[in-house]
Amino acid sequence: MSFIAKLTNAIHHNNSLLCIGLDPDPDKMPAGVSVLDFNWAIIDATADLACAYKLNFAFYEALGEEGLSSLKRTREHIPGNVVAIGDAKRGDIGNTAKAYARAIFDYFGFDATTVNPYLGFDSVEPFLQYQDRGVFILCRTSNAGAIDFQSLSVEADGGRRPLFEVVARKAAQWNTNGNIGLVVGATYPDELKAIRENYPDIPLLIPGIGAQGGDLALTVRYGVDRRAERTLINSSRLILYASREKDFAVAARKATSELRDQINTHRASAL
Ligand code: NUP
Repeated sequence: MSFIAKLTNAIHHNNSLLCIGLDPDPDKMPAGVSVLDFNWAIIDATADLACAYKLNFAFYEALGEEGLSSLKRTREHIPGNVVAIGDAKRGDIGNTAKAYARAIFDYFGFDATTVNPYLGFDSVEPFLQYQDRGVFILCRTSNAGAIDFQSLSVEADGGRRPLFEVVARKAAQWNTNGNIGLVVGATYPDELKAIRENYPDIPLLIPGIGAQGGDLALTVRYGVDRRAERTLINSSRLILYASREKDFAVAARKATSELRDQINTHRASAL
């Protein structure tokens, strides 16, 4: 099954554009709960409400061997009808990128990953060769520093445009297998709008609502495609740490349900 088909099925199955970011931070988790138990409880409490889970590798790598084992076992616990994204933001020369792709897709078994395009096509190609997996290219990131490089006006394809737009154009050209998506932050709604207008069919992974302050209504209105789909709106901290007590999973379910419903209300008016 193609990545787009898997994503579309997941969106339909749970009537959701919500991607839950599993970024476990022991300093914020309830005392005495392991990362694995925490993640499994969150997944069990929310798997009928999300279209995807996104596991940011940093939070697992920071915990050493146990973290890597939790990464693998958490991925294995994600039900097959929901998309599993390994947010690893890799980017290296082709030979090394091949090893990164093997790790993320073959060993960990993720349906999709995030890739940093700074090294160019040969650094992205090994990921694209996994034709049934999604490759989300960092285009316009949600952080303040995104302007340092991504806004620079550069000469490309016979005109001057911001670098993030060049990245989007290249991504569209590279998309011969139909498995590319773009990462665009919710904190830059004008840029999000421009990207969606220019690339009506490309899947967008949109982090930055909640803790980072992105506006949900604008994110949905500008982010979705013409069917109000092909969009993954990520939320991590808002859901994981809705309660820092023993009732964390119940609180996470409530936060997830509210957010999913808010997104769906905005989706309905975007159609
Ligand atoms: O541009 C990006 N912004 C961003 O926040 C690209 C990302 N992959 N992320 C990730 O999304 C970030 O590293 C974290 O895993 C998640 C946002 O988490 P939160 O702000 O909802 O807690």
